Amino acid sequence: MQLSDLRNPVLKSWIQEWVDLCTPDQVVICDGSQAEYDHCANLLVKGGTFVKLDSPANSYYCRSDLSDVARVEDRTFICSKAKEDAGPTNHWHDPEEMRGILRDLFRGCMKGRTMFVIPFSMGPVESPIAKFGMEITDSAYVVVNMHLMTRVSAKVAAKVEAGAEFVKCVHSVGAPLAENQADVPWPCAPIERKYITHFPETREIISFGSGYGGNALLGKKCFALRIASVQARDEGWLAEHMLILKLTSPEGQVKFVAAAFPSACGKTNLAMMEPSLPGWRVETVGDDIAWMKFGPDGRLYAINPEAGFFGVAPGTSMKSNPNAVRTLAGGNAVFTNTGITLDGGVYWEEMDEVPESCVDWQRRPWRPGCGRKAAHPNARFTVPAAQCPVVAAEWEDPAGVPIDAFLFGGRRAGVVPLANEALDWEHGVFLGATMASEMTAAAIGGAGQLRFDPFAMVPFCGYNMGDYFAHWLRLGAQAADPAKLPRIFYVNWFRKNAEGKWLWPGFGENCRVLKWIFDRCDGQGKAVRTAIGNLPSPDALDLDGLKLSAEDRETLLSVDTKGWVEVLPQIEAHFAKFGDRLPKVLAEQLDALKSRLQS
Ligand code: OXD
Ligand code: MN
Repeated sequence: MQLSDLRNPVLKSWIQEWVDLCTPDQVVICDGSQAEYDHCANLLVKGGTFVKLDSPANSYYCRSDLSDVARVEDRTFICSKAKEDAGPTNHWHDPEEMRGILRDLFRGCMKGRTMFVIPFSMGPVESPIAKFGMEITDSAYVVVNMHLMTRVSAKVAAKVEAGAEFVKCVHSVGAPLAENQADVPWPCAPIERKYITHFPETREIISFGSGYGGNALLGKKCFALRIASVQARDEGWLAEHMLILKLTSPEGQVKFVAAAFPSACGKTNLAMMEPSLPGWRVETVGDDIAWMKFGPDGRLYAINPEAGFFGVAPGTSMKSNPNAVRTLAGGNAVFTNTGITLDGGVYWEEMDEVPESCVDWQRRPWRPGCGRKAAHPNARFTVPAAQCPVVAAEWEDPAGVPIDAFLFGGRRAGVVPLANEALDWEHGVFLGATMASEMTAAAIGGAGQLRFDPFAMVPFCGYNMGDYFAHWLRLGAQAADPAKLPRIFYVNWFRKNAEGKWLWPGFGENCRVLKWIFDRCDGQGKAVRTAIGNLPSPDALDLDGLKLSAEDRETLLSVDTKGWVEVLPQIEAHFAKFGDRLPKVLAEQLDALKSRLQS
């Protein structure tokens, strides 16, 4: 399809405006076909961006520019009309001023390049929870990765042509080519010219200067979280930074769990976990994002808006995530910033087989013990979710899956117990709003200080987080049948003892906690009511076959009253940031916690 074939005047004039501003050499409207994928991958191979791997099959290796390896939160802006609507956790910029800055940056920025227009759906195209987007980009790497991470399809273009709503996404690597100028393998702009901008009121995303995942694959963090969180607020649903898993008991009973953890807390590992308890099964619906709407039966239904996994490669192994390893063995993957072996495979830290040598992500020779890492710590794989051997049968169900429980958590070496059930919805929202991890000694603030990341949404909430808390409270208060709301839990896999050793083995053993949660959702599973919530009673967790001393079990499952009292001022200071946008209910929850701890 060509630009001239388009009939919808809104779509056509939007694209034409960007063509006029960016002056690409040509415009291609994408159709999501395998031929298009292969064509773009071949272009990238010819241009030196991709190397075709020998293993796994149909896979490509890629190195980014050294400066373009991660999301750039300092260059990420929420451009709402009013600064207060972006809130204290976002970088705000005046929308009109930002449009001026972007107009100057985008003028002529696609010279010498092809403009691709990608019609994509977040979620199965026919799902009532799904939404459409159109991404304009000058990067074939983005086209290939969007094929893997979203549903790119001519069907979406046809729906948008017919008037369906869509989010306008525009992306450029910000590196125009002069006549006869040779391209580089990874074109991008320097950090001070990178802009990842969101216009929540008009549902637009404009991204300049970076080719890296979260900055450039605009369906993921920019649309499915920052813009979708605003749409969800306005339309009465939830767009969350959550994995979705299906949990099946040995008796064949099923529960669906959605879980929010900050980046790098093992979400992908939990979503694909191999349970250690006999007869239990975990299957994957999603590993990063959940969109949830109430169904006519009053239950909350979730879809995974993505079609692939964009996972952190280092640390992925048969021990940490065997099903991710198997997913990748199926091929059709893109590896960015890992090492590459001499026989055309990939390598990253903690991989099961260590090669004698490889070439690292910075093109330097690498050997085990050389003192450097072969892969960048944020090296990524992109791979279709359908290839996951434990993908749940329902993962593409347009109706979504009914959520029974929410899990929140962070990395807490002290104070926070292994598992805790919220006393009710409002207390659950309080738990989400106070999610935190300890900072390491290396971070400003120092060891022991908490870094709060409410609902793991701080980098991804497209509006004032105080209003976001209010939205969660409102959904609970307005639920047609409160008994059908998911139960809310807080877990902490990362508790350590005085010697700094992990108390809980994690990985497949986490299913012991999932089993207790499963039982609680059924109105069973014993718990003791404490000042901080309902904790598993001493005999409620199935610890059969696990080597855990009585002392460690006690530490994992008891309330550290002194520790909690000590963190109260930090929670107070965290809440104070939201000023009068903090819902009164949360201030009351904090007061109630204080008085429960004192009594
Ligand atoms: C991610 C993140 O890339 O949360 O998923 O940072
Ligand atoms: Mn994430």
